Amino acid sequence: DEQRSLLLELSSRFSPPQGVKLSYGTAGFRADASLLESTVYRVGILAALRSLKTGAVTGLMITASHNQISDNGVKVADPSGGMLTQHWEPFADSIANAPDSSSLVQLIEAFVKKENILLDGKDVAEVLLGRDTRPSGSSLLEAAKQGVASIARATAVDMGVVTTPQLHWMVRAKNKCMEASEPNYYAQLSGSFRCLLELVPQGSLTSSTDDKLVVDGSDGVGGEKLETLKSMLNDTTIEVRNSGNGVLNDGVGADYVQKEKVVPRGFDTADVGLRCASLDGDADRLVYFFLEPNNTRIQLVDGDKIMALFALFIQEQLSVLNKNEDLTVSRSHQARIGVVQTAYANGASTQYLKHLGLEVVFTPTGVKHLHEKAAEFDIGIYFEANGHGTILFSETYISCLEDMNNDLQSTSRGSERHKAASRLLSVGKLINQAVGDALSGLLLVEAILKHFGWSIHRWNELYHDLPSRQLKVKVADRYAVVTANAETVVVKPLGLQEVIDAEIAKYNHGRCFIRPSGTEDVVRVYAEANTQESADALANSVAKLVE
Ligand code: 16G
Ligand code: ZN
Repeated sequence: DEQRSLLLELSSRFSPPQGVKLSYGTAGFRADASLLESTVYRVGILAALRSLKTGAVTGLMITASHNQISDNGVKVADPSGGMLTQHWEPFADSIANAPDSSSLVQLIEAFVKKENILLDGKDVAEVLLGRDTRPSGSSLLEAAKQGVASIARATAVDMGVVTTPQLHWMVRAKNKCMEASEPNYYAQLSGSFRCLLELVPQGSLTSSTDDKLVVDGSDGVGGEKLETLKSMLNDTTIEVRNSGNGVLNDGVGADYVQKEKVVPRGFDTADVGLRCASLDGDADRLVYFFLEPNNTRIQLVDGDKIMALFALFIQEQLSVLNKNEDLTVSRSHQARIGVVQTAYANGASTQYLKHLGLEVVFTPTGVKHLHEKAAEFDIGIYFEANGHGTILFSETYISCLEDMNNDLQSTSRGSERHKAASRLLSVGKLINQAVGDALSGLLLVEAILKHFGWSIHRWNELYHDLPSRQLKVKVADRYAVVTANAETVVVKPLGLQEVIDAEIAKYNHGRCFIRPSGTEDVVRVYAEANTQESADALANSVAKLVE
């Protein structure tokens, strides 16, 4: 039939590389850009099929995030704006690895049948395409367009060079029948940020040096976009560096700063004491840091501490909102708030969150797992230590807040409770509900610091990180390591966990786990203890057990 010949014809233009096995992994396909044309083409097909299946818009993003500039990658945004549903990942793997056009078409036909997708029905499909600033992006974009065009009723809409979270935001907005262009994104962020600033308590303003923020844009798309956002905010206190003139991710960016804990390119002793932040290559991660005198290492304020700041602020607003409230009414208004971490969260941050009385839950590494868990709460906050995270508000709770806000508007306009409700509503608009977003996260951190009247140093004192060490170990087969309980326990090889436990027992505050990486061919080791020497020693001895 027509659909089959269309697929056969277009797919024959994109042959897969020989001898390379591709895997959708934690966050899409990633490889050297020269290997990816056929993969991106095929993911274009997948994104179109996903749109047909759901009757909603999907997204396709071309990026390799914090990886080196010669790499690239591709991932799909589901209609919710979140990650591709996990049960389609095996299909992604199988089509990416199909050796030729006819086997590809066979796989597609079998899948379409299994999923009950009507290729010759009346439904139409739409896929929003985005890419980061990598030079390989434009040719890969063409491959994605061809992939979408291989499904007869599908159209691709090129959103241009965007951050990963912008594309996810657009997909979500579009499916909620909201305006979904880039200017709409900026308008929503800047509007809600301004609302939060107007609600900053009198007398909270910090000293003028604390007012300046210097941002490392990783020489990627985020730096460029932050310049635009900044001009819309009329903000003169944000200075953007590494906004695209240097080499992407080369000695710069959130991943580098968080892993190496050294001063990124473009920063020097003149910046000592200033509040600094770093975005990653596609602007879905954010960390803060500051320089100290005579030290090439930085003080890192990581995703865990951003989470602590957000949790504290939200909790404060909730307690004001629930104060003096008629108990019979308040039952329905009491938000169930939860925080979601992975095993990489510093033990001190978990202690701190529990101390605040919050419910802390753990999931395996990877945004898809954290996001799914956080969505179970009225307000779910998730963060990975590496700086990826956001705050999710349930639809029910948002409409409950809107009702409360309207009531308070007429009964006690301008009261503390009214302000608390307005602040929470603004947070829900500012913070990206689709996926972690460095730009919206940064504006929320800035607004909260102003609210509390805090410097980055005061914020950093919320708790003290336990010393930790991360190592990677090359092994013959990393998938021989199988974990459970959010990656905290090794279940295979048998007996390995017992030996690790025996090592851990030798250290004060010792904690250690291993897991196969989802993005590199290694097993990762994480260790924590009360001194740096102990953390190092624990990591090293466990790494030996893995080798
Ligand atoms: C990916 C994940 C990130 C995770 C990292 C772990 C997304 C969008 N990104 O970058 O969340 O922390 O992988 O890498 O899910 P690893 O498995 O190599 O340790
Ligand atoms: Zn990223």
